[in-house]
Amino acid sequence: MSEDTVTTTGATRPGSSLATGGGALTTLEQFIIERQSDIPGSTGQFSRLVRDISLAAKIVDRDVRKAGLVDIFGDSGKINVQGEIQKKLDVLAHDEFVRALRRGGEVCLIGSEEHEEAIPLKIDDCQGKYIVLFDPLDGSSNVDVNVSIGTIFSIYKVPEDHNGEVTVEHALQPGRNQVAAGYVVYGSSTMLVYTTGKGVNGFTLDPSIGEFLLSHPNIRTPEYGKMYSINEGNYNSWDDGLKRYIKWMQVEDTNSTPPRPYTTRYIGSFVADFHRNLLKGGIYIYPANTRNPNGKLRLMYEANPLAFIVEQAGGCASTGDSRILDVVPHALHQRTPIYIGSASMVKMSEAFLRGEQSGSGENGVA
Ligand code: FDP
Repeated sequence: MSEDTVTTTGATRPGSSLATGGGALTTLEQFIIERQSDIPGSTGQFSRLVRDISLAAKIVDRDVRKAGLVDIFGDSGKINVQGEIQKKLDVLAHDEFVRALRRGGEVCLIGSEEHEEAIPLKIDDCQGKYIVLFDPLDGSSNVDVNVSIGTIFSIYKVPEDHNGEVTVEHALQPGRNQVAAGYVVYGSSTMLVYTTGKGVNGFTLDPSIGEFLLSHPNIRTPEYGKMYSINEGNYNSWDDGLKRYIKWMQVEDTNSTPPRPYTTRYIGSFVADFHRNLLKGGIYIYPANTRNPNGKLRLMYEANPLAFIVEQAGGCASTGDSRILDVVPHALHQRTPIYIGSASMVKMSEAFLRGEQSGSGENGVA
């Protein structure tokens, strides 16, 4: 077996990455089947569901790669429920995911960031036992300029005590109830990263064979990071604790762990910023501000799934004062402030927000 071989059980040698020749390759499908028992009471529906999601991701990937050649750049002429202009690719990605989930039959109800109402799927009187919430194309304001974008998904079980029709109320579960969550980043390569609550694994799409292959087994995020991702143009509308935290990260201190100043990296595409910080260490912040008093990102489509992933990778996700996964939702499209990434950075940001750190002492620590 070569140094970088990924085995069919998902086990890899240290430092391994995608096996490119000679060694065994693990496809996403094989991996899911082998890990099916991770989901209590699993009957194979979950495996089929992830397969459907990955198929939709491949179709969206194909469309994203063609954008610019065919007429799918630009606005669709519609406004979504968030009051934002929908891009043609937003609409297309939404349609592809709904189609794949409808065809699969494992899902009773869908919630999409691009659709105001929850979408019930009445297949065989709803034998499906899952609810899927997703953001079909996150960061879509970057579509026209070739910047990485993504899809985020979150999977819940239909509560066992439900009677009859599955409604939006059944979808309004706290993020800690998720049975799985993941994202696809359409970047320099296309990756699908997901968790079922037993660690985080990443798969890279090999376009030559049309398969997602295990490339990043058991992802762990660094406890300390150096990168912070925030739209600093909103500085004047932030709370004082946040302003002090950002300034603290800019103070030079070669003795701190890691040494400061830190580095700003902000793509403005949540999935892409999150993915980089997950692998390299860092924090992504979209706080409440005067324009967005509840923050900008959506709890159910963006914050919860990535919070589940980051916690499974050893990081943290907070609203600024409490754990994202414990927020009890009241609406499908509700927003939340978010501080997500390396555990030490999220904890430090919370200390600044609580006023326990002011950044005013020696080297900015106090
Ligand atoms: P977009 O509006 O392009 O869809 O949640 C949406 C999101 O992008 C995130 O992906 C991104 O991080 C954030 O909004 C960017 O918001 P700002 O332009 O306000 O920085």
